[in-house]
Amino acid sequence: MAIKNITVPDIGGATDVVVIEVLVKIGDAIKVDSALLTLESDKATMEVPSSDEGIVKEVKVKVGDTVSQGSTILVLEVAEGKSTAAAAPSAKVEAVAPVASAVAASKAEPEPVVMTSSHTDAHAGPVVRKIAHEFGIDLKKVPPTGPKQRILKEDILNYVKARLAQVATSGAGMPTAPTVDFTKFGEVETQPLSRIKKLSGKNLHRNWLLVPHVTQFGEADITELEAFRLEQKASIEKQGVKLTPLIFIMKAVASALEAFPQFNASLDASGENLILKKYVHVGVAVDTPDGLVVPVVRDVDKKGLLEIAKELSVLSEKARNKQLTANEMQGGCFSISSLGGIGGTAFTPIVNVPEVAILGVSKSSLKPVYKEGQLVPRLMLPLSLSYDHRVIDGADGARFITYLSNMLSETRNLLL
Ligand code: CAO
Repeated sequence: MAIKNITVPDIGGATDVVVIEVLVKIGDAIKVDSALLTLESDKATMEVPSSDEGIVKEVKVKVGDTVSQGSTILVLEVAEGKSTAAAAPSAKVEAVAPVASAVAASKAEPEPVVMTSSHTDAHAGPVVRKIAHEFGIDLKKVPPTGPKQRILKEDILNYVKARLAQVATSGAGMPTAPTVDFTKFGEVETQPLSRIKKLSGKNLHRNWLLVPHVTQFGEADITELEAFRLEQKASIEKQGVKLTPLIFIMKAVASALEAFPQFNASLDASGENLILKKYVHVGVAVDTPDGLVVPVVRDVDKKGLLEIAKELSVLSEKARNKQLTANEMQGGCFSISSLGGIGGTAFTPIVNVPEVAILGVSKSSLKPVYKEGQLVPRLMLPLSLSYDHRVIDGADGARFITYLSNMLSETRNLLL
Protein backbone atom coordinates (compact mmCIF):
# COMPACT_ATOMS: atom_id res chain seq x y z
CA MET A 1 0.00 0.00 0.00
CA ALA A 2 1.19 3.51 -0.80
CA ILE A 3 -0.07 6.91 0.27
CA LYS A 4 -0.71 9.50 -2.39
CA ASN A 5 -1.93 13.10 -2.45
CA ILE A 6 -4.64 13.75 -5.01
CA THR A 7 -4.52 17.30 -6.27
CA VAL A 8 -6.62 19.64 -8.36
CA PRO A 9 -5.69 19.16 -12.03
CA ASP A 10 -5.57 21.86 -14.70
CA ILE A 11 -8.81 23.74 -14.45
CA GLY A 12 -8.33 25.93 -17.46
CA GLY A 13 -6.16 28.43 -15.67
CA ALA A 14 -8.85 29.40 -13.18
CA THR A 15 -7.54 30.18 -9.69
CA ASP A 16 -9.15 30.45 -6.27
CA VAL A 17 -12.19 28.55 -7.39
CA VAL A 18 -14.79 27.90 -4.67
CA VAL A 19 -15.49 24.33 -3.53
CA ILE A 20 -19.28 24.02 -3.43
CA GLU A 21 -19.59 20.26 -2.92
CA VAL A 22 -17.28 17.60 -1.45
CA LEU A 23 -18.41 14.31 -2.87
CA VAL A 24 -16.21 11.89 -0.85
CA LYS A 25 -15.45 11.21 2.80
CA ILE A 26 -12.83 9.32 4.82
CA GLY A 27 -13.09 5.56 4.26
CA ASP A 28 -14.71 5.79 0.79
CA ALA A 29 -13.33 3.38 -1.80
CA ILE A 30 -12.94 5.41 -4.97
CA LYS A 31 -12.05 4.53 -8.50
CA VAL A 32 -10.30 6.41 -11.28
CA ASP A 33 -12.79 9.04 -12.53
CA SER A 34 -14.88 9.02 -9.34
CA ALA A 35 -16.17 12.57 -8.79
CA LEU A 36 -14.37 14.17 -5.81
CA LEU A 37 -15.37 17.82 -5.74
CA THR A 38 -17.63 20.30 -7.43
CA LEU A 39 -16.08 23.68 -8.02
CA GLU A 40 -17.73 26.86 -9.06
CA SER A 41 -16.02 29.74 -10.81
CA ASP A 42 -17.58 32.95 -12.08
CA LYS A 43 -18.25 31.32 -15.41
CA ALA A 44 -19.12 27.72 -14.73
CA THR A 45 -19.41 24.77 -12.37
CA MET A 46 -17.09 21.82 -12.79
CA GLU A 47 -16.58 18.44 -11.28
CA VAL A 48 -13.12 17.16 -10.37
CA PRO A 49 -12.58 13.43 -10.97
CA SER A 50 -10.03 11.21 -9.23
CA SER A 51 -6.86 10.27 -11.07
CA ASP A 52 -6.36 7.15 -8.90
CA GLU A 53 -8.12 4.23 -7.27
CA GLY A 54 -7.93 3.62 -3.52
CA ILE A 55 -9.27 4.33 -0.02
CA VAL A 56 -9.73 7.92 1.16
CA LYS A 57 -7.56 8.47 4.26
CA GLU A 58 -7.97 12.19 4.68
CA VAL A 59 -10.02 14.95 3.02
CA LYS A 60 -8.10 18.22 2.83
CA VAL A 61 -10.84 20.55 1.58
CA LYS A 62 -14.28 21.56 2.72
CA VAL A 63 -17.22 23.42 1.21
CA GLY A 64 -16.38 27.13 0.94
CA ASP A 65 -12.59 26.65 0.52
CA THR A 66 -10.95 28.03 -2.61
CA VAL A 67 -8.60 25.88 -4.68
CA SER A 68 -6.34 26.23 -7.73
CA GLN A 69 -4.44 23.76 -9.85
CA GLY A 70 -2.17 21.69 -7.55
CA SER A 71 -4.16 22.20 -4.33
CA THR A 72 -4.39 18.93 -2.38
CA ILE A 73 -7.90 17.51 -2.32
CA LEU A 74 -7.34 14.34 -0.32
CA VAL A 75 -4.90 11.68 0.80
CA LEU A 76 -5.49 8.30 -0.81
CA GLU A 77 -4.19 4.86 0.13
CA VAL A 78 -3.46 3.13 -3.16
CA ALA A 79 -2.44 -0.47 -3.83
CA GLU A 80 1.22 -0.89 -4.88
CA GLY A 81 1.53 -0.83 -8.65
CA LYS A 82 -1.93 0.65 -9.08
CA SER A 83 -0.79 4.21 -8.62
CA THR A 84 -0.98 6.26 -11.78
CA ALA A 85 0.95 9.36 -12.56
CA ALA A 86 -0.25 12.53 -10.96
CA ALA A 87 -3.42 13.94 -12.49
CA ALA A 88 -2.48 14.81 -16.01
CA PRO A 89 -1.72 18.49 -16.15
CA SER A 90 -3.23 18.46 -19.59
CA ALA A 91 -6.68 17.72 -18.22
CA LYS A 92 -8.97 19.95 -20.21
CA VAL A 93 -11.76 22.20 -19.20
CA GLU A 94 -14.66 21.64 -21.53
CA ALA A 95 -17.99 23.25 -21.81
CA VAL A 96 -19.92 20.15 -22.83
CA ALA A 97 -23.34 18.66 -22.46
CA PRO A 98 -23.25 17.64 -18.77
CA VAL A 99 -24.81 14.18 -18.91
CA ALA A 100 -23.10 12.87 -22.00
CA SER A 101 -19.70 14.06 -20.90
CA ALA A 102 -19.95 12.47 -17.50
CA VAL A 103 -19.75 9.01 -19.02
CA ALA A 104 -17.71 9.64 -22.12
CA ALA A 105 -14.13 9.68 -20.82
CA SER A 106 -11.71 6.84 -21.53
CA LYS A 107 -10.47 4.91 -18.51
CA ALA A 108 -6.88 5.00 -19.78
CA GLU A 109 -6.34 8.61 -18.80
CA PRO A 110 -7.85 10.84 -16.14
CA GLU A 111 -11.27 12.01 -17.11
CA PRO A 112 -11.29 15.63 -18.15
CA VAL A 113 -12.87 18.04 -15.73
CA VAL A 114 -16.45 18.48 -16.78
CA MET A 115 -18.07 21.84 -16.82
CA THR A 116 -21.72 22.66 -16.90
CA SER A 117 -23.07 25.90 -18.07
CA SER A 118 -24.11 28.14 -15.24
CA HIS A 119 -26.86 29.50 -17.44
CA THR A 120 -29.11 26.43 -17.29
CA ASP A 121 -32.32 26.87 -15.31
CA ALA A 122 -31.44 24.47 -12.49
CA HIS A 123 -28.22 24.85 -10.54
CA ALA A 124 -26.68 21.38 -10.38
CA GLY A 125 -23.50 19.47 -11.17
CA PRO A 126 -23.02 16.68 -13.71
CA VAL A 127 -23.65 13.81 -11.25
CA VAL A 128 -26.99 15.28 -10.25
CA ARG A 129 -27.86 15.97 -13.89
CA LYS A 130 -26.95 12.41 -14.84
CA ILE A 131 -29.24 10.98 -12.13
CA ALA A 132 -32.01 13.36 -13.22
CA HIS A 133 -31.58 12.29 -16.83
CA GLU A 134 -31.64 8.57 -16.01
CA PHE A 135 -34.76 8.85 -13.84
CA GLY A 136 -36.48 11.36 -16.13
CA ILE A 137 -36.66 13.96 -13.35
CA ASP A 138 -37.27 17.62 -14.08
CA LEU A 139 -34.59 19.36 -12.00
CA LYS A 140 -36.73 22.46 -11.67
CA LYS A 141 -39.00 20.42 -9.40
CA VAL A 142 -36.21 19.36 -7.01
CA PRO A 143 -35.91 21.64 -3.97
CA PRO A 144 -32.24 22.70 -3.60
CA THR A 145 -30.46 22.79 -0.25
CA GLY A 146 -26.91 23.57 -1.42
CA PRO A 147 -25.15 26.94 -1.38
CA LYS A 148 -26.58 29.43 -3.87
CA GLN A 149 -29.71 27.26 -4.40
CA ARG A 150 -27.60 24.41 -5.76
CA ILE A 151 -29.24 20.98 -6.10
CA LEU A 152 -27.10 18.42 -4.28
CA LYS A 153 -27.03 14.67 -4.80
CA GLU A 154 -28.95 14.18 -1.53
CA ASP A 155 -31.63 16.58 -2.80
CA ILE A 156 -32.36 14.49 -5.85
CA LEU A 157 -32.29 11.23 -3.85
CA ASN A 158 -34.70 12.74 -1.30
CA TYR A 159 -36.95 13.85 -4.16
CA VAL A 160 -37.03 10.31 -5.60
CA LYS A 161 -37.80 8.83 -2.14
CA ALA A 162 -40.63 11.31 -1.59
CA ARG A 163 -42.15 10.53 -5.00
CA LEU A 164 -41.97 6.77 -4.31
CA ALA A 165 -43.71 7.26 -0.96
CA GLN A 166 -46.40 9.32 -2.70
CA VAL A 167 -47.02 6.54 -5.24
CA ALA A 168 -47.26 3.96 -2.44
CA THR A 169 -49.94 5.89 -0.55
CA SER A 170 -51.89 6.85 -3.69
CA GLY A 171 -52.79 3.19 -4.31
CA ALA A 172 -50.77 2.66 -7.48
CA GLY A 173 -48.17 0.74 -5.53
CA MET A 174 -50.28 -0.85 -2.82
CA PRO A 175 -48.80 -1.10 0.65
CA THR A 176 -48.61 -4.73 1.72
CA ALA A 177 -50.39 -6.12 4.76
CA PRO A 178 -48.09 -7.15 7.61
CA THR A 179 -47.20 -10.83 7.93
CA VAL A 180 -48.59 -12.20 11.17
CA ASP A 181 -47.70 -15.50 12.82
CA PHE A 182 -51.21 -16.50 13.97
CA THR A 183 -49.92 -19.63 15.72
CA LYS A 184 -48.76 -17.28 18.49
CA PHE A 185 -52.43 -16.76 19.38
CA GLY A 186 -53.88 -20.26 18.96
CA GLU A 187 -54.31 -23.27 16.69
CA VAL A 188 -54.67 -22.55 12.96
CA GLU A 189 -55.11 -24.43 9.67
CA THR A 190 -53.92 -23.23 6.24
CA GLN A 191 -56.41 -23.68 3.39
CA PRO A 192 -55.38 -22.71 -0.17
CA LEU A 193 -57.82 -20.42 -2.04
CA SER A 194 -59.69 -22.11 -4.90
CA ARG A 195 -58.67 -21.29 -8.47
CA ILE A 196 -61.94 -19.35 -8.96
CA LYS A 197 -61.39 -17.35 -5.76
CA LYS A 198 -57.86 -16.45 -6.83
CA LEU A 199 -59.02 -15.35 -10.28
CA SER A 200 -62.13 -13.47 -9.16
CA GLY A 201 -60.19 -11.95 -6.24
CA LYS A 202 -57.73 -10.33 -8.63
CA ASN A 203 -60.54 -8.93 -10.78
CA LEU A 204 -62.52 -7.67 -7.78
CA HIS A 205 -59.45 -5.96 -6.37
CA ARG A 206 -58.66 -4.32 -9.70
CA ASN A 207 -62.28 -3.18 -10.15
CA TRP A 208 -62.41 -1.82 -6.60
CA LEU A 209 -59.28 0.26 -7.25
CA LEU A 210 -60.12 1.37 -10.79
CA VAL A 211 -63.74 2.40 -10.46
CA PRO A 212 -64.92 5.35 -8.38
CA HIS A 213 -67.94 3.57 -6.91
CA VAL A 214 -71.14 5.10 -5.63
CA THR A 215 -73.91 2.89 -4.25
CA GLN A 216 -77.50 4.10 -4.42
CA PHE A 217 -79.98 2.28 -2.19
CA GLY A 218 -83.69 1.89 -2.88
CA GLU A 219 -86.74 -0.21 -2.09
CA ALA A 220 -89.38 -1.68 -4.39
CA ASP A 221 -92.88 -2.56 -3.24
CA ILE A 222 -93.24 -6.10 -4.63
CA THR A 223 -96.47 -7.02 -2.81
CA GLU A 224 -98.45 -7.46 -6.03
CA LEU A 225 -95.56 -9.08 -7.85
CA GLU A 226 -95.15 -11.65 -5.06
CA ALA A 227 -98.89 -12.45 -5.14
CA PHE A 228 -98.64 -13.02 -8.89
CA ARG A 229 -95.45 -15.10 -8.52
CA LEU A 230 -97.03 -17.38 -5.90
CA GLU A 231 -100.08 -17.85 -8.17
CA GLN A 232 -97.85 -19.02 -11.03
CA LYS A 233 -95.23 -20.87 -8.97
CA ALA A 234 -96.82 -24.30 -8.71
CA SER A 235 -97.71 -24.64 -12.41
CA ILE A 236 -94.32 -23.39 -13.49
CA GLU A 237 -92.49 -25.71 -11.12
CA LYS A 238 -94.24 -28.62 -12.89
CA GLN A 239 -92.09 -27.69 -15.88
CA GLY A 240 -89.02 -28.04 -13.69
CA VAL A 241 -88.41 -24.27 -13.47
CA LYS A 242 -88.26 -22.02 -10.38
CA LEU A 243 -89.93 -18.64 -10.74
CA THR A 244 -88.06 -16.61 -8.11
CA PRO A 245 -88.20 -12.79 -7.68
CA LEU A 246 -84.87 -12.63 -9.49
CA ILE A 247 -86.47 -13.48 -12.85
CA PHE A 248 -88.80 -10.45 -12.57
CA ILE A 249 -85.87 -8.30 -11.48
CA MET A 250 -83.89 -9.36 -14.58
CA LYS A 251 -86.80 -8.33 -16.78
CA ALA A 252 -87.14 -4.98 -14.97
CA VAL A 253 -83.37 -4.39 -15.31
CA ALA A 254 -83.57 -5.03 -19.09
CA SER A 255 -86.28 -2.40 -19.36
CA ALA A 256 -84.27 0.09 -17.24
CA LEU A 257 -81.18 -0.49 -19.40
CA GLU A 258 -83.21 0.44 -22.47
CA ALA A 259 -84.56 3.55 -20.73
CA PHE A 260 -81.09 4.59 -19.48
CA PRO A 261 -78.58 3.62 -22.20
CA GLN A 262 -75.57 5.00 -20.30
CA PHE A 263 -76.02 2.06 -17.89
CA ASN A 264 -75.77 -0.34 -20.84
CA ALA A 265 -72.32 0.88 -21.81
CA SER A 266 -68.56 0.55 -21.30
CA LEU A 267 -65.74 3.08 -21.33
CA ASP A 268 -63.30 2.51 -24.19
CA ALA A 269 -59.58 1.97 -23.53
CA SER A 270 -58.79 5.70 -23.69
CA GLY A 271 -61.44 6.40 -21.03
CA GLU A 272 -62.72 9.22 -23.21
CA ASN A 273 -65.58 7.52 -25.07
CA LEU A 274 -68.60 5.55 -24.02
CA ILE A 275 -69.48 2.47 -26.05
CA LEU A 276 -73.27 2.13 -25.98
CA LYS A 277 -74.54 -1.42 -26.47
CA LYS A 278 -77.60 -2.21 -28.56
CA TYR A 279 -78.07 -5.63 -26.96
CA VAL A 280 -79.14 -6.47 -23.41
CA HIS A 281 -77.15 -9.33 -21.88
CA VAL A 282 -77.43 -9.61 -18.10
CA GLY A 283 -74.88 -11.39 -15.89
CA VAL A 284 -76.04 -13.07 -12.68
CA ALA A 285 -73.60 -13.79 -9.84
CA VAL A 286 -73.88 -17.45 -8.84
CA ASP A 287 -72.55 -18.76 -5.57
CA THR A 288 -70.68 -22.08 -5.97
CA PRO A 289 -68.69 -24.10 -3.42
CA ASP A 290 -65.51 -22.91 -5.18
CA GLY A 291 -66.46 -19.23 -5.32
CA LEU A 292 -68.37 -16.72 -7.36
CA VAL A 293 -68.99 -17.01 -11.11
CA VAL A 294 -71.09 -14.75 -13.34
CA PRO A 295 -72.86 -16.54 -16.24
CA VAL A 296 -74.62 -14.27 -18.74
CA VAL A 297 -78.23 -14.54 -19.94
CA ARG A 298 -78.38 -13.08 -23.43
CA ASP A 299 -81.07 -10.84 -24.93
CA VAL A 300 -83.09 -10.60 -21.72
CA ASP A 301 -85.14 -7.79 -23.28
CA LYS A 302 -86.44 -10.16 -25.98
CA LYS A 303 -87.21 -13.16 -23.74
CA GLY A 304 -90.26 -14.02 -21.62
CA LEU A 305 -90.12 -14.74 -17.86
CA LEU A 306 -90.33 -18.50 -18.35
CA GLU A 307 -87.52 -18.60 -20.90
CA ILE A 308 -85.27 -16.47 -18.64
CA ALA A 309 -86.07 -18.71 -15.64
CA LYS A 310 -85.21 -21.84 -17.64
CA GLU A 311 -81.91 -20.38 -18.88
CA LEU A 312 -80.86 -19.13 -15.45
CA SER A 313 -81.60 -22.49 -13.93
CA VAL A 314 -79.46 -24.28 -16.57
CA LEU A 315 -76.61 -21.76 -16.22
CA SER A 316 -76.56 -21.82 -12.39
CA GLU A 317 -76.61 -25.62 -12.42
CA LYS A 318 -73.69 -25.63 -14.86
CA ALA A 319 -71.88 -23.10 -12.66
CA ARG A 320 -72.20 -25.30 -9.60
CA ASN A 321 -70.95 -28.33 -11.60
CA LYS A 322 -68.01 -26.34 -13.04
CA GLN A 323 -69.37 -26.84 -16.56
CA LEU A 324 -69.71 -23.24 -17.71
CA THR A 325 -67.91 -22.40 -20.94
CA ALA A 326 -65.92 -19.17 -21.31
CA ASN A 327 -68.52 -17.96 -23.82
CA GLU A 328 -71.30 -18.36 -21.24
CA MET A 329 -69.48 -15.95 -18.94
CA GLN A 330 -68.71 -13.28 -21.55
CA GLY A 331 -70.55 -10.37 -23.12
CA GLY A 332 -72.50 -9.15 -20.08
CA CYS A 333 -73.76 -5.55 -20.13
CA PHE A 334 -74.84 -5.30 -16.49
CA SER A 335 -74.69 -7.69 -13.52
CA ILE A 336 -77.07 -8.65 -10.76
CA SER A 337 -75.89 -10.03 -7.45
CA SER A 338 -78.84 -11.48 -5.56
CA LEU A 339 -78.49 -12.40 -1.89
CA GLY A 340 -82.27 -12.37 -1.52
CA GLY A 341 -82.43 -16.12 -0.93
CA ILE A 342 -80.01 -15.77 1.99
CA GLY A 343 -80.73 -12.56 3.94
CA GLY A 344 -79.33 -9.15 4.79
CA THR A 345 -80.77 -5.70 4.27
CA ALA A 346 -78.38 -3.96 1.84
CA PHE A 347 -74.81 -4.23 0.55
CA THR A 348 -72.39 -2.47 -1.80
CA PRO A 349 -71.66 -4.71 -4.82
CA ILE A 350 -68.47 -4.10 -6.84
CA VAL A 351 -68.94 -3.06 -10.49
CA ASN A 352 -67.98 -5.89 -12.85
CA VAL A 353 -65.60 -4.00 -15.20
CA PRO A 354 -65.93 -3.25 -18.14
CA GLU A 355 -69.59 -2.87 -17.16
CA VAL A 356 -70.50 0.41 -15.48
CA ALA A 357 -73.15 -0.67 -12.98
CA ILE A 358 -74.33 -3.61 -10.91
CA LEU A 359 -77.51 -4.25 -8.93
CA GLY A 360 -77.43 -5.87 -5.50
CA VAL A 361 -80.68 -7.49 -4.34
CA SER A 362 -81.38 -8.29 -0.68
CA LYS A 363 -84.16 -10.24 1.02
CA SER A 364 -87.65 -8.79 0.82
CA SER A 365 -89.59 -8.29 4.05
CA LEU A 366 -92.99 -7.06 5.17
CA LYS A 367 -92.88 -3.44 6.30
CA PRO A 368 -95.49 -0.95 7.45
CA VAL A 369 -95.89 1.57 4.61
CA TYR A 370 -98.00 4.74 4.76
CA LYS A 371 -100.34 4.49 1.79
CA GLU A 372 -103.52 6.39 0.96
CA GLY A 373 -103.86 7.77 4.46
CA GLN A 374 -103.06 4.64 6.42
CA LEU A 375 -100.26 2.30 7.43
CA VAL A 376 -100.45 -0.95 5.48
CA PRO A 377 -98.17 -4.03 5.42
CA ARG A 378 -96.26 -4.18 2.11
CA LEU A 379 -93.57 -6.57 0.89
CA MET A 380 -90.52 -4.39 0.31
CA LEU A 381 -87.49 -5.46 -1.73
CA PRO A 382 -84.15 -3.75 -0.89
CA LEU A 383 -82.05 -2.75 -3.91
CA SER A 384 -78.42 -1.55 -3.96
CA LEU A 385 -77.18 -0.05 -7.22
CA SER A 386 -73.40 0.50 -7.49
CA TYR A 387 -72.20 2.49 -10.48
CA ASP A 388 -69.07 3.96 -12.00
CA HIS A 389 -69.23 7.64 -11.15
CA ARG A 390 -67.00 8.51 -14.12
CA VAL A 391 -69.86 7.49 -16.39
CA ILE A 392 -73.02 7.88 -14.31
CA ASP A 393 -74.10 10.93 -12.33
CA GLY A 394 -75.81 10.63 -8.96
CA ALA A 395 -79.07 11.97 -10.40
CA ASP A 396 -79.11 9.23 -13.06
CA GLY A 397 -78.33 6.63 -10.41
CA ALA A 398 -81.38 7.77 -8.44
CA ARG A 399 -83.53 7.87 -11.63
CA PHE A 400 -82.47 4.35 -12.60
CA ILE A 401 -83.33 2.85 -9.20
CA THR A 402 -86.64 4.73 -9.06
CA TYR A 403 -87.56 3.45 -12.54
CA LEU A 404 -86.62 -0.08 -11.49
CA SER A 405 -88.72 0.14 -8.31
CA ASN A 406 -91.73 1.38 -10.30
CA MET A 407 -91.35 -1.46 -12.80
CA LEU A 408 -91.29 -4.03 -10.00
CA SER A 409 -94.22 -2.44 -8.19
CA GLU A 410 -96.54 -2.74 -11.20
CA THR A 411 -96.50 -6.42 -12.21
CA ARG A 412 -98.25 -5.74 -15.52
CA ASN A 413 -95.25 -3.58 -16.53
CA LEU A 414 -93.19 -6.76 -16.60
CA LEU A 415 -95.75 -8.90 -18.35
CA LEU A 416 -96.47 -6.55 -21.24
N1 CAO B 1 -86.38 -11.84 -1.22
C1 CAO B 1 -86.99 -12.87 -0.61
N2 CAO B 1 -86.87 -14.15 -1.02
C2 CAO B 1 -86.09 -14.38 -2.08
C3 CAO B 1 -85.43 -13.36 -2.77
C4 CAO B 1 -85.60 -12.04 -2.30
N3 CAO B 1 -84.99 -11.02 -2.88
N4 CAO B 1 -84.72 -13.92 -3.77
C5 CAO B 1 -84.93 -15.25 -3.72
N5 CAO B 1 -85.76 -15.52 -2.70
C6 CAO B 1 -86.23 -16.82 -2.33
C7 CAO B 1 -86.66 -17.60 -3.55
O1 CAO B 1 -87.99 -17.29 -3.89
C8 CAO B 1 -86.48 -18.99 -3.08
O2 CAO B 1 -87.54 -19.33 -2.20
P1 CAO B 1 -88.61 -20.47 -2.60
O3 CAO B 1 -87.80 -21.69 -2.87
O4 CAO B 1 -89.49 -20.55 -1.42
O5 CAO B 1 -89.30 -19.94 -3.81
C9 CAO B 1 -85.25 -18.91 -2.17
O6 CAO B 1 -85.13 -17.54 -1.83
C10 CAO B 1 -83.96 -19.34 -2.84
O7 CAO B 1 -83.83 -18.75 -4.08
P2 CAO B 1 -82.58 -19.13 -5.00
O8 CAO B 1 -81.37 -18.54 -4.43
O9 CAO B 1 -82.56 -20.60 -5.18
O10 CAO B 1 -82.93 -18.54 -6.39
P3 CAO B 1 -82.67 -17.10 -7.00
O11 CAO B 1 -83.29 -17.12 -8.33
O12 CAO B 1 -83.08 -16.03 -6.10
O13 CAO B 1 -81.10 -17.01 -7.19
C11 CAO B 1 -78.92 -17.63 -7.89
C12 CAO B 1 -80.40 -17.80 -8.10
C13 CAO B 1 -78.19 -18.52 -8.83
C14 CAO B 1 -78.54 -16.19 -8.11
C15 CAO B 1 -78.61 -17.99 -6.44
O14 CAO B 1 -78.82 -19.34 -6.25
C16 CAO B 1 -77.26 -17.59 -5.96
O15 CAO B 1 -76.25 -18.24 -6.23
N6 CAO B 1 -77.22 -16.52 -5.16
C17 CAO B 1 -75.97 -16.04 -4.54
C18 CAO B 1 -75.32 -14.99 -5.40
C19 CAO B 1 -74.16 -14.39 -4.66
O16 CAO B 1 -73.42 -15.02 -3.92
N7 CAO B 1 -73.99 -13.10 -4.81
C20 CAO B 1 -73.00 -12.39 -4.08
C21 CAO B 1 -72.08 -11.76 -4.99
S1 CAO B 1 -71.02 -10.67 -4.18
O17 CAO B 1 -70.03 -11.61 -3.40
